[in-house]
Amino acid sequence: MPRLVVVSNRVAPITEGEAAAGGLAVGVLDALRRQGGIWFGWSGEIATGESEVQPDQTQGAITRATLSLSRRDYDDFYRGFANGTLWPTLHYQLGLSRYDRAEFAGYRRVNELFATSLAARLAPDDLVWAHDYHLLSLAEALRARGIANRIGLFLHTPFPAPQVLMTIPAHRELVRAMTCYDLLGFQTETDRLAFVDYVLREAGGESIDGHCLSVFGRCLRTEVYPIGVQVEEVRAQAVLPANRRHATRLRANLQDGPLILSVDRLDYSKGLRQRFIAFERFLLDYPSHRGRVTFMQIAPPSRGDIQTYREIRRELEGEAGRINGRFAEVDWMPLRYLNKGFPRDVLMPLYAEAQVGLVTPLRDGMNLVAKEYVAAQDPDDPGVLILSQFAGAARELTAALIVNPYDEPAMAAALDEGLRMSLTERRERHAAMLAVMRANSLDRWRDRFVDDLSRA
Ligand code: GDG
Repeated sequence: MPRLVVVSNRVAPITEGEAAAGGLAVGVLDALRRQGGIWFGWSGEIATGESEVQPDQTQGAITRATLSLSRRDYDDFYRGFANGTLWPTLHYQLGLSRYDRAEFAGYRRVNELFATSLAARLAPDDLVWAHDYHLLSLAEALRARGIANRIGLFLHTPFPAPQVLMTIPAHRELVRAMTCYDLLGFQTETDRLAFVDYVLREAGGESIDGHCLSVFGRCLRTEVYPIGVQVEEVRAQAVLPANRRHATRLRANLQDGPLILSVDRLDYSKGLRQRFIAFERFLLDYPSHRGRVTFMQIAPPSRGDIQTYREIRRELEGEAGRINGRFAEVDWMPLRYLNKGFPRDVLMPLYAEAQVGLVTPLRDGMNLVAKEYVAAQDPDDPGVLILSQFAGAARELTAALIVNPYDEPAMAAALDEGLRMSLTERRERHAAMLAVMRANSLDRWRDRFVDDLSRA
């Protein structure tokens, strides 16, 4: 079995049992343990001087190798091109995207820095698996250093329609760089086809059999790998008595009132403002729920040193206060807005406590919260998932109540429908979603990608 080299912007802790490992990290670590390998990326630290290699950490068959970034690299690469240009554009938020040539140069510079450090560690048979929009140029930089290994990229975000991508002046350089990978993995067929469309219509490429493309003198394969969750593990965490401290307190506090729950990184792509307005609409249009229902939004801050993220945070604080001010009673507060994160084992029981999981991103590569919410439910008395049509997860979870996150009255109606849904219908919808999630588990996502890469 070839050694696996995982490359991502951030590297999770590799010590077993260490907190904060999300589902994705666990999935990737399993493969690394089995095959042996390296997990390489940015340490999350900003160096006082230049970007520099940090000491390796090894645990069993896995080595964790990291770099710190200089302030300039962090600003140009991370805050700049990756999160100021790519992230909004990939999520169709063109009004929030900006382009700066120097930042794009910084993006390539950091991809080259990663490549230089990585190239020195690679053995000829190693499989290199890169993750996400931070590393679109990594394979190109590795090829320039004479690396002929199999290299694949899984894009966790959406890939937009060509006309949207082309608002980035450097779109051609980016796509050319992406074609240096042997395998490109996307969350959904829509994303894959958007990439193929660009290659065929804008870059003069050819399709060999629908999945293999010939372009810029290279051949590469494109495939769809919908990321999943560890279904049984989520439910086990949700019911473990030791994890249920917060959930029990919450339930006592809500008494018998129903709970609507949303959990998102505080990010404009997640549609929080539209969701708050939809909840207000719901209280206006369906007044019988007033005095009983609680909407809890958990939103851990994210990318707080980027201006657009500070703005959305301020805006949501205002909206939450306004809605509560308008509807609250002496003994009832409709909206609980928690601007903080919780440990994963505390979060899963909170999902299980909610009668409705409200997941309404404006665009999302997949959205794992939707899947975790379904996995955490009691199959005998499950809650209802309300899901945006623009989340990748909507392609699989067709038994959810699917909504348009820009249509506030329709979201309000879905909330009412969800809270009134019969047990029989809830069970049917939940069983259908669980079956799809078991078939497309996190293990399958990882194994299919690694198998395809090893055959590339
Ligand atoms: C990107 C793509 C794609 C959230 N709050 C807390 C917490 N979380 C965990 C959730 C979930 C994860 O973070 C979020 O995953 P999502 O998929 O919902 O969203 P992104 O962070 O934007 O992820 C996305 C994903 O990559 C995977 O490919 O689905 O489309 O944008 O697991 O549970 N975890 C803890 N405390 C919190 O407060 N511990």
